[in-house]
Amino acid sequence: MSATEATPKKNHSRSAALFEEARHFIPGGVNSPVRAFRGVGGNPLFFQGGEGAWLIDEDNNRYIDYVGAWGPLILGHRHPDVIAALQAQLQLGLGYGASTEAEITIAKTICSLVPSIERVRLVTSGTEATMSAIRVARGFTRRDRIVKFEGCYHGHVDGLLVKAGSGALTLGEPDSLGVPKAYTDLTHVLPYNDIDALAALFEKHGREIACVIVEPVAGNMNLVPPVPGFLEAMRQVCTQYGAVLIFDEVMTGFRVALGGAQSHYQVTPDMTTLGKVIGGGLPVGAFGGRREIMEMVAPLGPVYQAGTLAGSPLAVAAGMAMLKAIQAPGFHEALSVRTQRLMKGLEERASAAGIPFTTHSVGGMFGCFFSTEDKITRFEQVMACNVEQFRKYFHLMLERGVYLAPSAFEAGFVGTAHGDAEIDLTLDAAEQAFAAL
Ligand code: HOZ
Repeated sequence: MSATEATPKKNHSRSAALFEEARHFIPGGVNSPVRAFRGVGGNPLFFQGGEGAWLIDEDNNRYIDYVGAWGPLILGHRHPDVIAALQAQLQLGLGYGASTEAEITIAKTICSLVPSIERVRLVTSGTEATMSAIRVARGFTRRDRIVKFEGCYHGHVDGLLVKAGSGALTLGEPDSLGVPKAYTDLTHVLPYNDIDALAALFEKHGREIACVIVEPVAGNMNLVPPVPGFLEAMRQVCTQYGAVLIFDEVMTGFRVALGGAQSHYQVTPDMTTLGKVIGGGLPVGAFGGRREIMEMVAPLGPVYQAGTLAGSPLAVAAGMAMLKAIQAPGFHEALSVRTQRLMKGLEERASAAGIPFTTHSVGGMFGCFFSTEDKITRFEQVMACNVEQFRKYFHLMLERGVYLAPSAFEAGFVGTAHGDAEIDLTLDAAEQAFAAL
């Protein structure tokens, strides 16, 4: 299928009928708010399957997928190694609520690929990972205050749903009802990439701050890389004041580089959170870090954390298969080159159509902004982008067989299944979309 063959208008009747039915049983018809298409308008699509770089919806339309299950599908849908690992585990059992050797294998792999992680605990989602990491940081420092950044999203943890990115930003509700004020009173929110604000806060409250949690590349307010010196400044104040530096690498881990954003930017956190990426698409997460901090965790230490499904053999099998594949020499370099080719091609086509448009990419993650600014480094710049134009572009691309995140505030993902053919089809579709805007 080529972009030009994928002529508008696609039939979405079965997706529309399923959405109508879903609304009677599921709040808003979806199990996670970004899926509802509120950020772009129209009805959400329902999908029946995926194949390599492609998604197939319930009306049998095919799309080049730049969401990749929000990051983990670095190898694309149904990669043979991942499927074989899952099939082998299916013959053995789904879960035991007890330890397996495979948990040691994946823990060893994570510790060797991300050297700042000396001990790691598996959990079942990124939200659980960040929630647990903060509890451990508070237990370790015996302090209560935490610091996060505007537009960063660390899952739906009570104390972190303050000026949060992702779905909260898409819906225009970055703070959630149902979170007691007392929980968020202990959360300081600073502007992303603002080194002076960070220094000023630490000067005032440094000795009361348990931790700073940050997405080292912000991927939940579109994609905003750190400015030079931002992560380094964080490392410096945390060391100076005895606070724990937590890198939330739920999105960036194993994706922007084999050692995550911390190896890409050469800044070492005390703790790291990981998410779906280590499950090859299955529900999983992890938090880890320096040995002395992680030894606070039960049963060794007094910080309680537990989970019946933690270390699910299926998720571990899929995750290990993926972690093996991405260790191939040159893997991440090739991913970066492919992503850069896509970004450059999009910028050229937007410019030819006279559309103000700029992009960022780090490894296999990217962000596209309808903006007159050259580079986007601050939250206000993200908010000032032309969201209306993005909405139109999203639907023009969808009709041409390209599935982008249904929100102007989400990062995009390229995987190894996106070959030259898929990139060319995407650029052809974008050329038509920019012309139509
Ligand atoms: N930005 C989210 C992942 N980091 C989107 C996924 C979701 O909320 O469903």
